[in-house]
Amino acid sequence: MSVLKRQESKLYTKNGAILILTLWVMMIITVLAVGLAFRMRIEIRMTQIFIAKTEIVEIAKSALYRALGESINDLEPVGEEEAQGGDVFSYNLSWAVNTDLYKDIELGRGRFDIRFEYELSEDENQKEIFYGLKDEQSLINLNFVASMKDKRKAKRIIKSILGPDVDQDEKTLVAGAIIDWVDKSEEDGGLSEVSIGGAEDSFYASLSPAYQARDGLLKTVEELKFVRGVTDEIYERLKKYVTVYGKGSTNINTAPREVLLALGNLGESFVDAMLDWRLGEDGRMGTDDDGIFTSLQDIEVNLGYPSGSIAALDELRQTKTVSKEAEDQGLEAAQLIGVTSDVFRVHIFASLENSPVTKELDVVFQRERPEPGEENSIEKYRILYWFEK
Ligand SMILES: [Ca+2]
Ligand SMILES: [Ca+2]
Repeated sequence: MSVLKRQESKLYTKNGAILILTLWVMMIITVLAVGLAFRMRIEIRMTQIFIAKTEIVEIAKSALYRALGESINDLEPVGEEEAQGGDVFSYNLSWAVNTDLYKDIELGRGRFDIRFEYELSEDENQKEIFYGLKDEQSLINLNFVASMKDKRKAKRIIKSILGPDVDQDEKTLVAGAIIDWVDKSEEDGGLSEVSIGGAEDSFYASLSPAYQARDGLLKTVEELKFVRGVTDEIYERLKKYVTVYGKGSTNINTAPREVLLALGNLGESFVDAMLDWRLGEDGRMGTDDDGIFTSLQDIEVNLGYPSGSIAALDELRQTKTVSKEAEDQGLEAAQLIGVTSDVFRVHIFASLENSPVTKELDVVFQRERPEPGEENSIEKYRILYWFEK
């Protein structure tokens, strides 16, 4: 009896051990399976994000191609006389500002906006969002101004654009420093004839970390942060009103009030008359009734010959020469004002449906005009600035 019981109990112990072992194995397999499923979920998610990121880059690029294509189509011969397009640029051109082309455009499972903020006048705080290409030539070309042989005028323009919140001494210093940053000379920046202000390598060498003045054309507006005296406030101000791209002239059809005032001695009432004429009867920019200056000759004609400021206007219409060094870097003598533009900023915002992935693309490009008899080509644009995040 007792022998049988012992054998039975041995059998139970053996069975129990197998059961526990099986349970352990099952538990380990379960843990492994859950872990594997978890890893797979992460990898599927990562793949989805990777696909989304690839997709959104393509959407943003397509948006850029739309803007490039529209700007180049504008150069097609127009009308019976086969005159070249592109002779004037204004925000009322349908390819430049157009919600149908640039606002909330659906593409695949994503969408994009191309937009910019425009402020006609600082005082009246008339900020508005427009859907389309921003005219880089609505701003003052700082490289051109800093390279002008007439340093006195250059300094006056830069000081003027710094606005009323910066005191005179600070303006003189910053204007001199910007001219020195761009000019070739190592010391004194050729500014001794003008007045104090300015900074060359010896100043930047004393900083920590030390660096050198560029002694060449600015490549980006951001670079101004390195120039002596350019505080955050001054940088924000300059960023609003200057560009470093283009051949030199500012388009009077798109320039904001502060830019027109800084370029010459036109005076407030003349500039306001220009803006009123530009806006047309409805008082809004980018609509059908907008006035467009088609040449520099008929500005006063369009405005009904307002008294005063004609001499200042003539001064702006004269060709300004630049230093030899600036010419070597691609700038050429030009008027400070013009009526058309070839440099545009395309600021793209793309998003995807059911995805947190977004893309922002900020590109400045220059369109190149075809030679007479030559075909237009999208290959002819030049990308001058590229920022994405
Ligand atoms: Ca210099
Ligand atoms: Ca209008």
